[in-house]
Amino acid sequence: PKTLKERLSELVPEKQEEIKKIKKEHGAKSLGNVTVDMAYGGMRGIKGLIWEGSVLDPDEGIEFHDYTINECRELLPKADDGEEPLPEGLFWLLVTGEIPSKEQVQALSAEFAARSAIPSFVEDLIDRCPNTLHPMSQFSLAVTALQHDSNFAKAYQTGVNKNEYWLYLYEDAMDLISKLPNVAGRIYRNVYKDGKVPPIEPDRDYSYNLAKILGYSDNKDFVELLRLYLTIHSDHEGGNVSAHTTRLVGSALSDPFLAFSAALNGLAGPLHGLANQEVVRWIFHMKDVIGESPSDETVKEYVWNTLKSGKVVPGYGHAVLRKTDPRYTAQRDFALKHLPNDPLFKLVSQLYNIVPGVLHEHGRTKNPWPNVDAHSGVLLQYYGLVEQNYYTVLFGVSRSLGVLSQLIWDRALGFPIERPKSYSSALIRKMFEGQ
Ligand code: FCX
Repeated sequence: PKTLKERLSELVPEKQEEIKKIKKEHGAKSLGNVTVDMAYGGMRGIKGLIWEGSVLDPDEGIEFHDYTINECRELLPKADDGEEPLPEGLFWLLVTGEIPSKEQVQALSAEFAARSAIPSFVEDLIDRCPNTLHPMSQFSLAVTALQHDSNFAKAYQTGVNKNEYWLYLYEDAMDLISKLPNVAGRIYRNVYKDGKVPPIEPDRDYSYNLAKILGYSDNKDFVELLRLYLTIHSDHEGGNVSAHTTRLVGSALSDPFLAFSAALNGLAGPLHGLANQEVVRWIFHMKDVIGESPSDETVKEYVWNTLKSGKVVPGYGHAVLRKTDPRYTAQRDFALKHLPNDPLFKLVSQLYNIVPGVLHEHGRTKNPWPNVDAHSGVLLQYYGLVEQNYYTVLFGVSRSLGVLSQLIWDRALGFPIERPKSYSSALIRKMFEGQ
């Protein structure tokens, strides 16, 4: 079977032709209107990006090249001992639009393992971080430092032809994804354990190896959870903060390490990826305040108190989604199968029954339903990975698969430096008040 790079080399010229044709035939057509409200409102609803790997439907949720999460769970190759999809296969799908064979996925697992070593100065850098530095900050620092060995940055310096950018981009993307378990695992071991990092096993899959470095690979179900987790957190179309940041920074021809570390800094915000940490913190606080098995009425009151004190209910709401996030549902399925009687899962389920009603009554949020972050923490807690400040790091490992697959295409398709036009409020007034 073909390797990913071989298949990609066939697809790149085809796609370049396709885009040329689209631009020729439809280039002058409008994607919609931009209003003053949109410009003030975080560009919500402006259709101004092309993102090939996934599209988010407000009602159906994310589709990776037309495959829903359920279809991915069914169709993507599995480990011999597992039922959840291997994220390596999802990466293949994101890059090519095609479901890979099991052999192709195994080859990717082997390649990720083979490229996984990180330079000793990056190990030292991580080791020197104080345990009080948030794991996401350590993560971003380390990814920036990996820039030292960027193929793309070196090739640019030697004056490579821009038609060949994507080849170097591809090598960097593969290196970066491969090295993340060693980076993320080292941070975890340093901050929460004894600092000893076990070696990657060259013949095991990516999720097993990440679980091993974290110290949880003896539990088959945890490895399965990671396979699911890394698959569903990978990509959520192009406008979310981490995806758009990768695109934006990469468009200046900053290499993938610089672009992805910038994305991690965005993912570390509480309205984005840090919400998975915040959800667990908020539920624990709820338990402290109203007890382990509260009545629906007291839960409702707790949710109202959060809203009345001017805070968001973490894990609920979304800028694009208007129904329950299928990533939430996939994790709920997993919980129903593996931990149906877990007390924390029961609380999460109770919140699922109560929060949407309260948010609806509150009347501000456009989407009262839970997103991916409302459910991920409880699963990790169950298997003993209880350090919630670490959770966004796992989100970041997964997000690399989506944003880097697109970054390869950004360079293969020659997308230009991003530079939308901005106006000042004074100019808006001048334009519409005619002074
Ligand atoms: N709790 C309380 N208020 C909420 C809310 C929530 N969960 N979600 C939205 N709102 C509020 C907004 O703060 C806004 O208030 P304002 O009018 O006073 O400014 C109003 O409702 C309208 O916002 P809305 O258009 O519905 O949502 P946005 O697109 O502006 O924001 C996020 C989307 C996701 C940022 C928002 O729903 C939120 O803050 N949720 C909680 C944090 C969270 O779970 N983030 C993770 C999202 C995601 F899945 C991820 O990136 O990981």
